[in-house]
Amino acid sequence: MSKDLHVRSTDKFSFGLWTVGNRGRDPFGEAVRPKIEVSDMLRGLADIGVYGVSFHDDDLMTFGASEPQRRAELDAFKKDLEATGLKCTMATTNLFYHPVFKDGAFTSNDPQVRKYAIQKVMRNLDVAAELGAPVYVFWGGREGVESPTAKDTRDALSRYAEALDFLAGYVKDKGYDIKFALEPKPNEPRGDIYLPTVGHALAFIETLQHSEMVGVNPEVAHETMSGLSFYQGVAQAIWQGKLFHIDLNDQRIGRFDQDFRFGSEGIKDHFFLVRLLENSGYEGVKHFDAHAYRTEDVEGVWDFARGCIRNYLAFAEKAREFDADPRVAEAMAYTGVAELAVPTVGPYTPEAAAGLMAETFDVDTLAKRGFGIEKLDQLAVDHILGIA
Ligand code: GLT
Ligand code: MN
Ligand code: MN
Repeated sequence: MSKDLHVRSTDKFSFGLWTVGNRGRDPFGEAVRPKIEVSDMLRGLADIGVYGVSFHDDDLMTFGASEPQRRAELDAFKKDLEATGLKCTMATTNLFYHPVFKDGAFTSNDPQVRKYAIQKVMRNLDVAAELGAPVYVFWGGREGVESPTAKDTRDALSRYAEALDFLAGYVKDKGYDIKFALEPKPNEPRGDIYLPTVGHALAFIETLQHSEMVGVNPEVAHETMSGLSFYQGVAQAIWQGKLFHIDLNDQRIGRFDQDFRFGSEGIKDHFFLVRLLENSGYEGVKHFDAHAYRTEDVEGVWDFARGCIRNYLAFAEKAREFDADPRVAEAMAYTGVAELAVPTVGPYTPEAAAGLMAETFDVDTLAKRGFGIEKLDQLAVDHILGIA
């Protein structure tokens, strides 16, 4: 019999409206599932213990609709949130679907398109503030090129930064309590997307005028597409105080953006990822940006959503068991995990430098040390497999 795993109030799981709402369209085939009404989505999500939802402007308010229609659609959503108790935990802009964005939004060669994109974000920032969303995500799916002749990357990055600086100015001016989170992705839909990895994004953020209010929203699938370790990217973002949001899903390396159910592929990676999130004091939401296999009907969509949550809870439980295992503590001590937390030489002073210069090192003895990592790692594998 399957084990019961319960969502804790601190878990703060969230889903995008476009995730459970995904109808299975892909470049080779049309929708395979019926549309789920937003109110039904919210009710379904609340039923399985979800804390919050996120949306693109166009998920909620029909693209190009009149002000009264937008207001009616927004008010209906607010009512559904109230009825289900779900929070609005993130908002974002659809700057990729409409043909107007085919050459990019903030980085389109056409200045009119660039202005329109910035205005579209400003309008949705007003909505985000009204709904109390604390984080605003920027996923620049169309910000990129197929041919490097089309854009000077340096100009494109300047326009990208200009747009974000302008929008951060708008948020500050309006007094909104909203932070920005940039979501990297290497490619798809563009051949090359700007800010392809967490590392590129973290470096770019430091160039921004209001860098303190800009962090990252890493996605499992996107770093994995680049062949990078998602764990390492997330760990660095946490270290830099820049993990503002996270997109959890799953992905096989070297494939198209699969957005699989969280925990369905990278079992060992996810064990360490969840352990990191749980132990690091990350307080943001755990946002599932994934969708059901195209083979599924609506029932399968809910199996998918429950699976994401169940896998996260299972990894969290395994991580707790691992950390409580005395054999793990012993193996970690042997490996010297805690020793790395101790500063090596401290801040530079001429005295410290002279002291270090005067030290001698028995390199041959140092080189003989074994670190016992095979034993430690096997303990992790034993815990993951349930044979510890
Ligand atoms: C789109 C993309 C996601 C982003 C979403 C936010 S939209 O589905 O594939 O990774 O997080 O714009
Ligand atoms: Mn995403
Ligand atoms: Mn994705």
